[in-house]
Amino acid sequence: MVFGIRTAFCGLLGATALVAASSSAQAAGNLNLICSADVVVCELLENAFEQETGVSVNMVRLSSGETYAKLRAEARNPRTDVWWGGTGDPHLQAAADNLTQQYESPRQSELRDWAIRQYEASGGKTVGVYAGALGWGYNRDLLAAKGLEPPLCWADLLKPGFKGEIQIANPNSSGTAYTALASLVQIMGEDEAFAYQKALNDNVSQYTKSGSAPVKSAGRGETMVGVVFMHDAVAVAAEGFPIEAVAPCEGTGYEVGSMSIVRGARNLENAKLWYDWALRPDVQSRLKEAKSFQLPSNKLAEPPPEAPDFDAIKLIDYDFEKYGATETRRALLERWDKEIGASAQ
Ligand code: S7P
Repeated sequence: MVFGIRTAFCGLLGATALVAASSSAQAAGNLNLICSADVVVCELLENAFEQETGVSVNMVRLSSGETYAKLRAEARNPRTDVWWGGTGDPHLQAAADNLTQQYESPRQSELRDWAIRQYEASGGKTVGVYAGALGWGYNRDLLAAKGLEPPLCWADLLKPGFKGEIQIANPNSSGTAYTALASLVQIMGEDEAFAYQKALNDNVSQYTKSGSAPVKSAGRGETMVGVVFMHDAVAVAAEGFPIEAVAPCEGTGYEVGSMSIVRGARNLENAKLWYDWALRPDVQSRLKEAKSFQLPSNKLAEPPPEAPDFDAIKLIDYDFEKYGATETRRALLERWDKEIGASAQ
């Protein structure tokens, strides 16, 4: 927080600076932000925005599905101004449920096509801020110790050698896991995708709340495989852990990480200020400082060299409108709860 840093000054000059800073922040006001990406990048953005604008940011990190549920619960009395990051499907669902509001940034013309498609699909109520492909990360040391071949395809994850060695998040709370569920349905067809997930359940030791937790556990050697966005696997490898990122051979889905302004935002001007700021190329170029290796949505931003190469990944033509629709998402989650969640250990 800006004021935490400023209180380090002492003496009269420091006290005067503190008073001036406090009153300028009061004039600049507040912003209630929910951030659904990794907490490290959330804090980087929070601090950078506070320092530049003097706006005091009250940031909470929540998973994508949890945020959607919170916005629904708060609909009559919104406590949140902006929702930044997290997978695009629940942002689209929030838009369709009228929980968020239309806004067009002056930065719109600088954005990549997939970011604008997200904007158009939502009637202007959400916009893409980054993109990332789904895959997994495996711990090469644990794999070698068990003498297993690297799992390169969805089919490989069903092999008996991986029994109890796979983690994936729960798609109710996690946008990552919902992307996995919707991707499998699009790759295999719905019934086959559920048969696949039932078989996979035999090898899954834990359904986590947060989407990136599985590969963090794999990095620490607590599990062999974590099904996550590939950039989250690359981030754990960049920390020095023995993780290899995989793009599944049969094909995979991807996310358009999104941003929305909440309908009835109490700090609407600051919400717009954040929105325009978060689309700026220099701001998006900084995400890699927090090991956030997604592809940025502003064409003028510098993509991280570590970002998985989309051209080398067999991406499906993910149907965001269908799988971000309330009826589809609700139906798939209900089926997941009944057929997978209920029998999970
Ligand atoms: O860590 C970055 C990232 O993978 O996190 C978001 C993801 O949805 C995490 O939240 P969930 O717990 O909802 O899965 C992604 O949007 C982002 O790329």
